[in-house]
Amino acid sequence: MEKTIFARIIDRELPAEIVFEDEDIICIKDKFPQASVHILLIAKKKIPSLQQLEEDDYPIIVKIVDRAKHLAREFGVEDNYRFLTNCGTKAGQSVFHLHFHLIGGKVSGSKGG
Ligand code: DGP
Repeated sequence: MEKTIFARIIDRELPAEIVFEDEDIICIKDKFPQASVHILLIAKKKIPSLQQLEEDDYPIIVKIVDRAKHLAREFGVEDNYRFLTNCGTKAGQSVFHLHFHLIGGKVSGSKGG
């Protein structure tokens, strides 16, 4: 199976702005940010989407949620962010490697904050 973009980032075959990493997850700045803060929290394990998540993987999700909370504070958007995952092409998923978006602050192209 061909490697996803995120697998290539994890393996350092592609560059990315890494804001956090441990043995289970990597968090990077989104290349096409939808807001002033747009971070991707990615499972290192090759799970295509939330729908393929198995019970043994639940600790990874707990880790991602906890890290989202910390990163939101670190990037100053703790009271102004969305946290989501797209499941399936029709929902806008383009990279089939489990990841969550932390999107906060000023929305790109908007006048509001
Ligand atoms: P989704 O559409 O939910 O599968 O989210 C994939 C996100 O990945 C999308 O917001 C754009 C981002 N993205 C795509 N290619 C790259 C890349 O090469 N580097 C980084 N940092 N982000 C990427």
